[in-house]
Amino acid sequence: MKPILRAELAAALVVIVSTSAAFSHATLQHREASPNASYRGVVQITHGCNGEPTNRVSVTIPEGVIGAKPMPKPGWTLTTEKGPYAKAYPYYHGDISEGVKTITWSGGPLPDDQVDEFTFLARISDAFEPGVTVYFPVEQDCTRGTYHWSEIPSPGQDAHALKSPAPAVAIVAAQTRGPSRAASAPTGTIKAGDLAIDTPWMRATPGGATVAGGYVRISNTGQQADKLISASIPLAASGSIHSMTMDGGVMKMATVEGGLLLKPGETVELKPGGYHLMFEGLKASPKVGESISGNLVFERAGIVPVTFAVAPIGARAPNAPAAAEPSAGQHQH
Ligand SMILES: [Cu+2]
Repeated sequence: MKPILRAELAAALVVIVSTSAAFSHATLQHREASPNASYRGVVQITHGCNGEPTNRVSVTIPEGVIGAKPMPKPGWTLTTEKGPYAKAYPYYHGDISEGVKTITWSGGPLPDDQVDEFTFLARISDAFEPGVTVYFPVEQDCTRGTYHWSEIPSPGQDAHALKSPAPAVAIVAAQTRGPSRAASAPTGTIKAGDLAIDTPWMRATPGGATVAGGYVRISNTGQQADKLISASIPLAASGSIHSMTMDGGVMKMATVEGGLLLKPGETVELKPGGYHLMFEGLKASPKVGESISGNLVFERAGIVPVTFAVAPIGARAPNAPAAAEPSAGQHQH
């Protein structure tokens, strides 16, 4: 099968992912936060610049993160830049309309073979809804060399594809935090003729994203083959079936032309990194915890209504913990 890489997706998705995809030297220890709650930002510096020691770390506090206060560090000079916010935010005793925008620690130096943490406290305002990702760009200067960990994925793009990703924090609803949460109530198996359809789910997308992946497990219990031809949700202009393959170290998505074959007696799982439903032309962002009804269209079984449970951005499974991209943040040699 020759993958057909669709031009409009090539721009936004997966084209630069390879085994050498970037591992950031600057990450945030806590990768989840909730609206209207405090956030303890711990910037971890895990490497210098090509062997050179780090002597300056600067973090940008994004709009909507308010009341930021840095923690001083012995051996480092602390400076902050303050400025007006884009709007006033409700704060403990009234509105707050300005505050710290950047925090810089200068000094050290922190040798390349040591790690250190740079801490601030802030409050996540209600400007962020569960499902969005907030980015805290970090500049790292060394005796020689500098890194700007400031890249933010474009809509639909995988953060792993970035060379110097900004540390990211997933915004989750307060009650869904913690290890025991489930993304949503489990849905039972849907029977449609000879097909058994299990656990339709999709990932939340960052605000402004135009594409979203959908996943489902389908077993063909009958004697005849069927084909999954397309899918639809009201949020998206179109839905198709994609494959994902590695081609010379480059991950490529391609439309499965003619539909995805479901052989008798076999189970096909659409999951991250493999076959998936590709919803394009999103009019709104799927949000964590939502249930989105849609249709799967089969050659024989026809149109089957299903409900997609929305898991956190970047989730690997329908009820997996959120977005804390498992490999990001570890510099691997
Ligand atoms: Cu796709």
